Amino acid sequence: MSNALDSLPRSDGFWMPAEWEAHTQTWLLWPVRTDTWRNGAKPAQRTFAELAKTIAHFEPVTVCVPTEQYENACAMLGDNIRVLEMAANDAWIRDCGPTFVLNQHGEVRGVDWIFNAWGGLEKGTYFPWDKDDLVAHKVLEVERLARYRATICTEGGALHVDGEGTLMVVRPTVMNSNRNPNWSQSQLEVRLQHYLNVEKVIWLEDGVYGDETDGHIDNLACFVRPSVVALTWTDDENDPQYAISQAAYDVLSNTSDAKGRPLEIHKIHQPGPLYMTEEEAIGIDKVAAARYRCAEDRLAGSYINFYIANGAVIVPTFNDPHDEAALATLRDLFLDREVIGFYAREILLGGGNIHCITQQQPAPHDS
Ligand code: KQY
Repeated sequence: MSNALDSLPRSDGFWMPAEWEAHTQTWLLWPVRTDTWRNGAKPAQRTFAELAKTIAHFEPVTVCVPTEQYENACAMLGDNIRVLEMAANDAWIRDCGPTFVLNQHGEVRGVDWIFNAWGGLEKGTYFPWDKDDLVAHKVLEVERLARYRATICTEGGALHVDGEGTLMVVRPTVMNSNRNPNWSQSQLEVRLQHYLNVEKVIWLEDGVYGDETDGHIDNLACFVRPSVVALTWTDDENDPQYAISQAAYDVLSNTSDAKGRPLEIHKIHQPGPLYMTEEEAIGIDKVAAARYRCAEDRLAGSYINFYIANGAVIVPTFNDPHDEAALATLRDLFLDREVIGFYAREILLGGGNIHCITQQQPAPHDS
């Protein structure tokens, strides 16, 4: 295994590009664990395969699968998708995969964050997470890309950039005794600036209600282009999400990006509220080493957890009355891309959504 670089992306001239910039490919992991995914993970495998095929219409896709699922995954994914054997603890490559960075000379590298399953033994989702913590390293090895091993614990889903110097994060997902104890906000901010090469960090107070990651930004708000942000919303003042979204709106509307531009904010009304049904909960194994998923758990449903691929935006839908309005807003925001609704309740049952299970590998910039 190759050693990590002992420098930092910023001093080497590398930065994290925005998701809407061109991709070389999309990475996914294959779902297998039966304490996350109901009914032996079979419905989730069908959903992941359908999502991989949808993305593969727009860019190459690689799916990493455990040994015992290799043949089955190949059969389900078909000829158009590269399948690699790789161990992992679960299927959230947004979080345990690399955050790719690039420079202006056509080189791509990766940041390998310390990963502890969203909080380790203090409110994390499962134990152990050792295989997940090796995923970024393995992906970078496969691609022969140099690696920065970060000294902070965070996840790709906790970080949204505009590619022009601005980063949005939700405070409890980064500044948390279960991720980076004893670090001040300014110490963490400096590190994030060095790893992602950003100047401005916008800190939001809380993520989507009930989000088991402590509130990842990728479920709450995202950039859709420089200085334009989409934010999950509810008009129901009695819903716990109302105060959270209102507080985020207040911060976003009173700040500017790294280039000094005010932010244009588009509210996208949340689905539901959505809850796990008895029938769904019964299909999930109950084990001490993983978070219990129970009937009537509120699901952290949000349309913001979409994925921007080359020429397309793949948006989670829930057979919910708010689906059409969300798709219509995103079609207005992404005029040059095909906006595709993808029924994603199965992914939501596992605690995340489309953005959380995908990881873009950016195309090198022309040198
Ligand atoms: O928000 C994300 N990027 C991931 C959510 C994963 C939750 C798994 N327990």
